[in-house]
Order: sequence, then structure tokens, then C-alpha cells
Amino acid sequence: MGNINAAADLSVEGNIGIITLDSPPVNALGADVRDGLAGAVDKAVADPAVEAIVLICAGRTFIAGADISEFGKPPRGIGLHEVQAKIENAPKPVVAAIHGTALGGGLEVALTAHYRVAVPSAKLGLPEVKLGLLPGAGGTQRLPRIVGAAKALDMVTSGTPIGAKAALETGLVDELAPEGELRSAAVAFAQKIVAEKRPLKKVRDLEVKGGSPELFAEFRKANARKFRGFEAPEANIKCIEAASGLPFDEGMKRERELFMGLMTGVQSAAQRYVFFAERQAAKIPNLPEGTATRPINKVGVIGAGTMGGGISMNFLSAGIPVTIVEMKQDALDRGTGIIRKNYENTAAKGKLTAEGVERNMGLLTASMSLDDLADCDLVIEAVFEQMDIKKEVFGKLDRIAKPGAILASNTSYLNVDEIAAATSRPQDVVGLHFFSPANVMRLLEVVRGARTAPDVLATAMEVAKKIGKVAVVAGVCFGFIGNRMLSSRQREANKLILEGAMPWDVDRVLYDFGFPMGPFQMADLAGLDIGWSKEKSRGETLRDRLCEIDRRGQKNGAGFYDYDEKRNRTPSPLVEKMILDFAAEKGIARRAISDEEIVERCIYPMINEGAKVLDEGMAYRGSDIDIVWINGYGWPVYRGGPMFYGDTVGLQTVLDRLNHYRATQGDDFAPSPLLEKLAAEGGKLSQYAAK
Ligand code: 3H9
Repeated sequence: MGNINAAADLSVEGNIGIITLDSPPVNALGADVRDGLAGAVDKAVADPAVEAIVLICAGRTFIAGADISEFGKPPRGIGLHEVQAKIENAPKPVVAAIHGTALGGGLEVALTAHYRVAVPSAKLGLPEVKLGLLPGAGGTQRLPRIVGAAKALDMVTSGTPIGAKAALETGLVDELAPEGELRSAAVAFAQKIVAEKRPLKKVRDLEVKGGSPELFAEFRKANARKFRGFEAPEANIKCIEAASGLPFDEGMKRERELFMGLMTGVQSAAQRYVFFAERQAAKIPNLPEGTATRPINKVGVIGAGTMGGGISMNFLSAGIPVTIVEMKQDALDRGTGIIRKNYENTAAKGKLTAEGVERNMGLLTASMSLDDLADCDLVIEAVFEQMDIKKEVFGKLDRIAKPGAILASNTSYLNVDEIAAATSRPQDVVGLHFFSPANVMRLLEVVRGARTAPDVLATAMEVAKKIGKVAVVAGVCFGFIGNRMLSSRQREANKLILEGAMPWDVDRVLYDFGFPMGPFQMADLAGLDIGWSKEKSRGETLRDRLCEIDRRGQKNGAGFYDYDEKRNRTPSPLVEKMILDFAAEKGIARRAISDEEIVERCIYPMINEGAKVLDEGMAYRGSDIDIVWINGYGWPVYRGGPMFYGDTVGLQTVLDRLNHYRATQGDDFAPSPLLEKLAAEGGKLSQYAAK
């Protein structure tokens, strides 16, 4: 039994009972909403004046799902299944009226209603898989009964919602309501149902169409790579299989079992943590309340290379005009040509219209003069990664840019304060570190200089959101958060191949850990000759020696690996010999190295470096570091990021292993004082926030 409360209201208009849920921000199904909803349904059912019920939500959206913050805590109030049973078994038609997003438990509630009406802008989906879960309130059993097994498979394993118009075509929505007139349209629809004496349509009574064994076998095969390492997609598939082969109640039982398995597992805990961590990263501590932001209506980008082009695309795609500047005409033409080509490729995939391509390109101005940046609100420099060049550019910009313009550097390692000092307005200077390919990767490191003004920082975060990036604030240190930690992994990977492993061993272990590729594959992809020059090369590292014999990576068919014309890689016997010779030259006695040692030697120093980053105040929170690694470096989201992973392994264990390696490897493994402190206190890196 529930009780009507502040989260739910029942009003009666003529013969229609209207239940309105109002629980900001997203009407998630927390205990109060469940109780209120159950109470309102009971009351509407008991009221003889009510002949049909409309369920609608106040605020920006229909129910956006179960309340994720309740997961893992002791249950409170009435259960969701019980509330759903009240709706589905109500002796009067229930119509769900949907605007905004009906997601997860929200759509599952709507699926227990007898009819669904939605405005065209509404979106409906089951995104649980993104939280390492499956729809646990009957979604896996009811959705395929309407949309068929194939479509349901797609929806539950991708988590991507569909629009109301597509939902109407599949029968998931019965009628579209005019935008802004949902309430009256839903009431009119309910009245029509009553007048026409339409039956109580229960989704559970429908048959699942198209659930053949071949469908599931092919689906698994086609998606094996995409689902690699994740537990939730397979559990979701099993549920749709159950819906196809079992009676409804048995399917529900199977859904429950599989749901509980995921809910109590590490992967879902990690993915739920990431959901909140991502939202947390957008919040800047100590920023004065109501800090005004600067309007960004025009952006300048200096450098039309891969980075500059990718950065420009973010703004063009968001409808913000960009002036891109290069020194030489051919480089400028090449850069703008690549931008166009990228958009045309997107259009060829059906993700952008031909008009969209022209609209975006129409916002781009190409120039060979920095003077053309005088009217930009934000200028991002993406030139060669060398301090004297950056300083020169910023000195010039200082003379050209209008007062109040934000001057940003895309540097990945250099000192933003030193760059800012080349201007007379260091308060307007900030680092905006994009990740390659900059039009694709979600991460943006926003580097806060010692003198960066609060409103500049706030503006950078706002702009990041506008262009669809996940922004994380970092302090000024070599490599900021991400590359600084990456350096410690690379250092160990380089040592490991001299001590006994081969590049392909290290790559395999890190791939199996869940990264999209290992460090040597990544180096080959990026090009081994980045930052290398023939004149200065002394053959001091293996990488130098590879470049000296023109093994520059994937681009010329040879790096750590050999590549064929299709860029398929195979271990190189030549490189193997070079490694053995190099180790012998250095007097290193090679030994067998276990996979476990590769994981510990590559990952634990990253955790340690992350703790140092936190201790020095270079990141606000441990969870920010995890967001950097997940969105910028392909850290497997189901492991929650390096800080969360350290907590999962146990900080005492990480500390013990660091000390173990310190004994043989030296002070590269010296533990951070913060790690020692948290390990002693039983604290967690992922929960750590700078004071
Ligand atoms: C589920 O339903 C399981 C069931 O199958 C089974 C049960 C048995 N819970 O994203 P925003 C907060 S699993 C708690 O910035 P937007 C969010 O943290 C759930 N809190 O807004 C943020 O708080 P703050 C399946 C939630 O407009 C604030 O709301 N559903 C939840 O960009 C605003 O969020 C999902 O996975 C929640 N469910 O996007 C949907 N949702 O202001 C998850 C949001 O303190 N939600 N919050 O930082 C979303 O995808 C987006 O929030 C949404 C709005 C598209 C709805």
C-alpha cells in the first residue's frame, strides 16, 4: 500500500483521474515517488467517478528511471514491481503521457500502463546496460512483446533511446500528442478509450515476434568485439532470449536472477560510480556562487593540423563560427579540406545531411593572418608543442585579441603559467587540452593556471558542455592528469620489454585488461618519430633505434610490429632481436615475466601517480581522475577508472606491491604519502576530494 505524498498528486477532471508525479530533477523512482504513485493509483481505482487514469510528470521529463542513488542501499518503501502490478492490474485503463525521456524504470512503468501517448520530442529507452545492469522491472520481458525480439535486443544492449515517432511506428507509443499539449491530449485520448470501451491492453499478454535461435547467435557474433569484457550485454541478451522462449512469469523470474547478479557485481558498481563521477566533474569547488560566464559566439583556432582541425569541428558542429589560421596556404587548404572530408564521411554514414555539411562548413573562415582573430571570444592555440613557439604566439595574440577574450592553449605537457606570462592578461589564459581525434574523443582537460580568472574557468566548463565534451579541471603540472599518469605506465612498459617481456606480451595483457590497445600498438599508431630527429638521435632508447632504421610505426608499415598493406600487425622478429641485443648491451639478464607482473607494473604506478596528483591538488577529486582515464585513454568503464580500480584491488594490496617492486626497481615505485595514509585509514581514492 502506498500513500499519496508530495511527490504525487491525483486530480479528477470529469471522468479522468490525472496522476502527476513531481520529483525534481528527473522524477526518478525513489521511495517517495513509488509510494506516492502507488497511493495515487489506489485512490484513482477506488474513486467511482474515475473511469480512466492518466499518468503524467511535472518538470522537464517523464520518469527517467529508478533512483540510481538508492542502489546498493537497504530497500525502503513499496517495491517497484508492486507499483507496476497496481497499474497493470487496474480495472480501468491507464494511459502514460510521456515528455522528455522515459528511461529505464520510467519506460518500464509506462509499459505496465495500457496505453502510451507521447509528444514528438520525447525519447524512450532502456539505458540500464550503460550502468552495467539490465532493465529489472519487466522491461526485458515487455519491450520485445511490442517491438519484437530484434529491435528489443538492439535497444537493451545499446541503451540508446528511440524518438517518439519511431516508437509510434513500432507500436511502443499509441498516439502522438502535439508538443506542449500533452496533458489535454492524453486526457482526450483517455476519454476516447472510455467512450469506445477499448479493452485493457496488457503488454504481458502479447507474443514475442522474431526470437529465433539464429537471431541470438548472429547478434552475439556481430557484437562480440563491442561487448568484449562487459558482463551486462550478455545478461541482457539472455533476458530477451527468455522472453522469446518462456512464459511471461518465468521470463520475469529469469530477469530478476540476472538483474541481481549484475547489481551485486563490481562492474555495475563501477559504471554507476562513473555516472555520478561524470556529473560531479562538471562542478568546480570554491567557485563563487553565480559566477557569470563570458559569451562565446566566435572561436579562433591557430593551427590547421590534425588537432586544430578536430578542435574546430567541435565548434562548427555546435553552430559556433570558427576562424582557423595557418601560416602557409597549402597547409590551410589541406586542413580545411580534411574538415570537409570528415563531415562528408559522416554524411555518407547517414549521420549528417548534405545541408548539414554545408551549414557547418559555412561557419568556417580560413585565414593566414592572426589579425583575423581580433573579434573572437575564445582563441585556441594548437601549434607545435614547443615553449618558445607557444610564447611567441601568445605574445602576438595578446596584442591582437579583444579585451576579455579567452586565450587557450591546447598544450598536452607544457606549463600554462609560463605561456600565460607571455601575455599582459594571464587571468584570461587557460589550458584546453583536447584528445586526438579531437572531434571524437569526449575528454577535455581544462587546465587552471595560477592566475586563471574564475569566470574564465566557468566559461571553459560551460563551452565544453555545449560542444559535448566531458571536462575535467587539472592543475599545472607536467602532463596534467592524464599524460602524467600515462608516463608512469609507459616507463614500466619500456622497462618490461628489456627485462624479459616482448611488446606483444605487454600489449596483449593490457588489451585483456580492457584497454582498446596496448602501449606499443598505441606508439606505432601515433608514430614512433613524434619528437624524434635524425640529427639528435643517439640510439639511447629502443624507440630511437627503431626510428634510425626507419621503423616509424604503422604509417610506414614497420614499428614495434610489422604491418601489411591492410595495417594488420604481426610481431617483428627483427625487433625481437633488437630488444635482445639492447638488453644484452645494457647488461640486463632477461627473465620470464608473468602476466600478473605486467598488470601490476603498468597499472599500480598509475594509481600511485594518481594519488600524487591528488595530494598535490592537481585534480579536485579522485573521481575526476577516473573520468579522465575513461574518456581520454580508453580505460575500461567497467573497471571504473584507475582510482576506483585501486580501491577494488584494495589500497593496502597496491601499497604492498609497490613496496615489493621498489625493493628491486628502485624509487620509481616509492608510494605516495596519500596512498599510504588512505591505505592505513581504510579510505578510498575514488572518494577522495581535496579540501
Ligand atoms: C533503472 O531504471 C533500473 C530499473 O530497470 C530496475 C529497477 C528495479 N537516479 O544527467 P543530468 C540526476 S536504472 C538518480 O545532468 P540531463 C543526476 O545525477 C536507471 N539521479 O541531466 C543529476 O544530478 P545533479 C535508468 C539521477 O538533463 C540530475 O539528475 N535510467 C537519475 O543532462 C540531472 O541529470 C537512466 O540510466 C537517476 N535515474 O539528462 C537515466 N538520472 O544535478 C539516467 C539523473 O545532482 N539519467 N539523475 O548532478 C540520464 O540519462 C539523464 O540524467 C537524463 C537527463 C537524460 C534523464
